Amino acid sequence: MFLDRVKVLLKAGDGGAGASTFRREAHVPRGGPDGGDGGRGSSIVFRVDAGQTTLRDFQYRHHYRATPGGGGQRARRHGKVGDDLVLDVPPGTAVYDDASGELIADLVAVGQEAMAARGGRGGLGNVHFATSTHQAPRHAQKGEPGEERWIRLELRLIADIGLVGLPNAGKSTLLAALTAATPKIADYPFTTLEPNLGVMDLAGDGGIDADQRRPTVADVPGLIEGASSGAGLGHAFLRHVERTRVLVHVVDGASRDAGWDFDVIREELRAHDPVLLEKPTLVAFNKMDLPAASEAWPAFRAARKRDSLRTVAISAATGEGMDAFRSAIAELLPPLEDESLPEPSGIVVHRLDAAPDRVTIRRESEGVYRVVGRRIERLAAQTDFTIEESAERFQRDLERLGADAELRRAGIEPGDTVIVGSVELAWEAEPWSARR
Ligand SMILES: Nc1nc2c(ncn2[C@@H]2O[C@H](COP(=O)(O)OP(=O)(O)OP(=O)(O)O)[C@@H](O)[C@H]2O)c(=O)[nH]1
Ligand SMILES: [Mg+2]
Repeated sequence: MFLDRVKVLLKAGDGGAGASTFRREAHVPRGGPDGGDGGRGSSIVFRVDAGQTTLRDFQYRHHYRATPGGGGQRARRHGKVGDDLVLDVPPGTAVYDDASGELIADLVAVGQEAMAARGGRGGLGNVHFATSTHQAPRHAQKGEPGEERWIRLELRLIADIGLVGLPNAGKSTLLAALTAATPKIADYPFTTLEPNLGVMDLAGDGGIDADQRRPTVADVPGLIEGASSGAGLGHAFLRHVERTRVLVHVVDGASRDAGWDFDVIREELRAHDPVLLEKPTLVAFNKMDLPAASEAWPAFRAARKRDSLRTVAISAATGEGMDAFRSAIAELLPPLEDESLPEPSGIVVHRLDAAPDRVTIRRESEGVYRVVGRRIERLAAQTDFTIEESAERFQRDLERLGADAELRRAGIEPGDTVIVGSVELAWEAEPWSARR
């Protein structure tokens, strides 16, 4: 099945832990701290690759995990930093944060990248925590956890020309006639299940004034009545149509009622997005080699003329009318100098972590309080609570960032639970009295 929307779970690499080590030298009995910092965890990046045309690879694999940073080492050596994990996507992929629906990036040009999950920072080694009064700290930070999030990818094809029409109208045949593409063509509806792309040559016989433009043509799978409300994967296919500059509406001229066929598609385009009806459109009345079509053509043309729509009679199978078709397209397409402009805005990258730094307290249930704040949550994640010195340090962080006072104001009592990020702590009576 053609896939244009997938969800994937990304887990960037955790930062490596800082080391807690002490210098060991032959003649120095008690060396100072020398634990190096942990390395940054790898991030996960989406990058546009010209070789990709679908999001199919993501259908088979939903979970991606980047490598963690290496741990710090003695002698102040830093932990290893791995390469980012790069996931290739086709041009026209929009990257969303699934939970918030926020657009992270709209990737249209080959080579464009967007970071979707940031690797965790490495923890600081104990060498950073020595002070004049505390010269042999055992405390070292754990690495920051790598970002983990569900991402939704949506593919909207980007082509200059989109071929739309009912199934069996001859869209794939036309694509094959115009370009070197070799789509599957058959005498039954829904032959085309995913868009095919080809590159068209407008130059014709060449010559000095030959048209240099090389528009891309997308053969979109057939649309049916109800497509705009999802029938026959209609939503997916109409999304592709959004990103074309020019529409070619292919009509089977030999059908029982070509005018009615035409109206069905116009109505679906309108229902999906009325803007689609304002796109430059060429109506290609196909199968003119069949008598039924050539008989129906004059009335069909007259009716479209009343709507001021441009029409051309063709036979995709025999090549009849192809020159008229090319010159009509040449007029509808923007001039060469505008061509490099992608239809949508291009890349849009929003800040990933805009969470406020302020500490707030939420009472989750009787006797359970949650401390919320980017900084404090990160510190909690980076604290190794099995090391007493590190746990004490975290208590001071709570105090320093104002969480302590806020918790008391909220009415916390001894024995209550405090949650910070994924860490749960028990609140004890006068927790830091021993230190004062
Ligand atoms: N006689 C004649 N037959 C044509 C012409 N163009 C297409 N056909 C035939 O019509 C049938 C459908 O053609 P396709 O190109 O597969 O149609 P499509 O619009 O891509 O159909 P879907 O992929 O199902 O949406 C095939 O049997 C073609 O050979 C034409 O100009 N003349
Ligand atoms: Mg087809």
